[in-house]
Amino acid sequence: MKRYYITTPIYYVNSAPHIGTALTTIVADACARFQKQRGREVYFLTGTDENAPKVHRVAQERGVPTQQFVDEMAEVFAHTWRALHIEYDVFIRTTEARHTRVVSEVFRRLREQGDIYKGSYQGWYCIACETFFASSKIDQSRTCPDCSKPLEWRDEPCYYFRLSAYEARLREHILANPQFVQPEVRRNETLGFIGEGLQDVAVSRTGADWGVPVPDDPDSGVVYVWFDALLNYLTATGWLERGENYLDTWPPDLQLMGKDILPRFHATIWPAMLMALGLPLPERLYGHGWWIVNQQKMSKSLGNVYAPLEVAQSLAQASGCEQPYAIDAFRYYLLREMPTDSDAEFSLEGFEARYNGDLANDLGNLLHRTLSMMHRYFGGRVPQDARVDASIADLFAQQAARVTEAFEAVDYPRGLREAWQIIGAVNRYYDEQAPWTLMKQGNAERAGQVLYAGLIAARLLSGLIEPVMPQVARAIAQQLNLSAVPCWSDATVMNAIPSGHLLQEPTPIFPRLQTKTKTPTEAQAAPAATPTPLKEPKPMPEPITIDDFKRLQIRIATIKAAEPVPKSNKLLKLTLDVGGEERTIVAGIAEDYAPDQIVGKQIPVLVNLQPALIRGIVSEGMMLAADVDGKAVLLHPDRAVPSGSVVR
Ligand code: ME8
Repeated sequence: MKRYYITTPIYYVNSAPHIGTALTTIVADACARFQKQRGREVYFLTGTDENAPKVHRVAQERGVPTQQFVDEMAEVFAHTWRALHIEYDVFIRTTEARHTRVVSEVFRRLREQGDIYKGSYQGWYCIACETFFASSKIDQSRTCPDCSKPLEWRDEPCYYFRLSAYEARLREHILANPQFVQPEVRRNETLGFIGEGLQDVAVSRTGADWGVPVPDDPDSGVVYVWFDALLNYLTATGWLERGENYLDTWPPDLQLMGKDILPRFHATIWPAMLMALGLPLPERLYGHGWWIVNQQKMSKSLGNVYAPLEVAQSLAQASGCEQPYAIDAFRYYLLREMPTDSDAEFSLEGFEARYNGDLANDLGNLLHRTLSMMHRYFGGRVPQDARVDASIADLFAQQAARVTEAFEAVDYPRGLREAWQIIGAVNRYYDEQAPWTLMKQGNAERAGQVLYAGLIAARLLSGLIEPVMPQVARAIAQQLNLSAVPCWSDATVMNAIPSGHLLQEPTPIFPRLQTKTKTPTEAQAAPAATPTPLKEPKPMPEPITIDDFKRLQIRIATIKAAEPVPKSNKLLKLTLDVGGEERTIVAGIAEDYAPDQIVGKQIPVLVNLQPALIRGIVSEGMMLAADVDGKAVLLHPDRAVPSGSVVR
C-alpha cells in the first residue's frame, strides 16, 4: 500500500529554528500523527537546505568551514524538532551524496530533452531570497519585492529551465484539481501569479563555490539552490536508487509550507519540473500564513524572533508545568492560533492566556474535577452500569466528526475549537445535573452516570488531541488508567471504560500560571535573535480607600445563556444567574468568545452599576475580565461556587 507522504520545506541553516519554521514542522507532525491514527502508514520528511549561497556566506563570516557549519546547524534543527515532539521519519540534508546524485541526474535529463538550455542572464538578484527578479518586477529603490533587501545586478552566462512551456498545463492542473493548492486564498494567488505569464528560470549560478556543480560543465558554476532544494522531496523517496519501488511513497500526499514559498516555487517551478520529468504531481500543497509580532514581520533586525524551545521552557519555569507538557502547550498554542488564510499575531501574552484558559481551566480542570469526584464519591472505581446519556453521546460523536474533518483540512484552529466544545458541553452538563447535589440527595447512581460522561469525554479528548499534544494525551490516558491513548476510531466508542475500572488519583497536568512568562534570552545553540521584551505593566492609578471599594458590589454569576447582539460583531447578550436572581448584561466579548464556549461558566459581575441601554437591551451590570492587548480573557473562580457569591 502507498505510504501517506508528508513534507515540510527544508530549512535554510543560516539561522536557527524560530516560531515560523516550528509552525510548519509542528503542523506537519500533527498531520502525520493524525494520519497514523487513522490507520495509514506515514512517511514524514523534513530536513535542511544547505547549499544556499547565504548559508555559505554566514559560515565564512563566522570563520567556520562551511561543511562544519552546516553539520552543526543540521544538528540544531534535528535536536529542536525532536525536543518539540516531532517524530519525522527522514531528515534529509541537501549536502548528502544521494541528493547531489539526484540533482545532477535531473539536470542532465532535462538538458538532454531540451527543457534546460544555455543562455545568459542579466538581471536583479536577491541573495536573501535566493531569487532573480525581472526588471519589470522592481521599482527604482532596487530592493527585493519580497523582503525589501537591496538587490544585486548580475550579468552572467547561465542555464535556463523552460518554465514558460508549462504555463498552460499548470493552469489547467490547478483549475481541474481544487485540492492541489490550498487554502483557497493561496490557490487564487497562484493562479494570479501564473496569469501574469511565466518566464523561463535561471537554474545555474556562477561565482559561487558552494553547491552542486552544474554537471559536465564546470565553468557554469553551481545549480540554482531552489532547483536543487525542491528535488529533496524526490531524493527522500529513493528515486534513482530504488527502481520502481520509490512509488511506494511517491507522489507526496501533503506538502506544507509558508505562503511566501508557495505560488512561485512549490505551485509553479516544482510541478513544472515534475511535468518535465514525467512524474506524478503532489496531491496537495498547503501554504499557511505568517506569524507577525506586534503587528510587524518577524526579523532579526527588529529583535522579535522567538526561539521555540525557549518559549516553552519559560512557560515551564513560570508555571511549574512539566517540560513535556509545556512543550505540548506550546504546540497547542501554535496550532490553535495558527495563521491559515491570513497572518496571525504571536505573543507571549496570547500563549499564557491559552495556557491558563484552554489548558489549565478547561482541559485540565475537566479531568481533575471528574477524577476527584470519582475518587470522593466512588473510591476511584467506575460505578456499575454507567452509560453516557444519549444526548451527550450524540454530541460527542458529532464533535469528533467535526474535529476529524477540520484536521483533514489542516484547519487546526477550527478542529481544536470543535474539540473544546466537548469540554464546554460536559461542564454545562455537570452544572445542570449537579452530581454533588445528587450525592447529597442520595442519588449515587445518577451522579455516577453524570460523571461517567466526563470520563468518556476525557478518553475521547485524549484521542482527539493526540496529534497536537501527544504527551498530554498520554498523561490523560494514564490518569484514566488506560493502557494507551485510544486511536481515532476507538476514541469515539462510547461507554468504553468498563464498570469497576480503577482510575488513577488526579495529578494536575497544567498548574495555573501565576506570573508572567519570562522573556526568552538568546538561543544558546543557535543564532536566533533576542525576542522583544514583554510590555511593561500599565502604571498603577491613584489609590482608593477600602470604603471606596466597598461601594462596588461584585458577585459571581453563572452564565445561563449567551447570544450575539444583532448587527454587532463585538457584543454578546448574556443571561446570568446571580444567586436566585436572573439578570441580562451586554458584554463586549463576541470577538474573543463564541456563545457556546461560555455558557455554564462562572464570572465576576459588578452588579450595582447603573443599568444602561445598549443596542436596545437593558444591561444590568458589567462583567469583569482581564484585558490582554484589547482582548477579553474571562476570569473564573478556582472551583464552582454558588451563584451570587460575593467577591471581596
Ligand atoms: O524558504 N511565520 O527556507 P526558510 C510563519 N529553504 N512561517 C514562517 C515565518 C513566519 N514569520 N518565517 C518563515 C526556505 N516562515 C527554503 C525552502 S523547500 C524546497 C526550500 C516559514 O528556512 C516560511 O514560510 O527560509 C517557510 O515555509 C519556512 O519558514 C522555511 O523558511
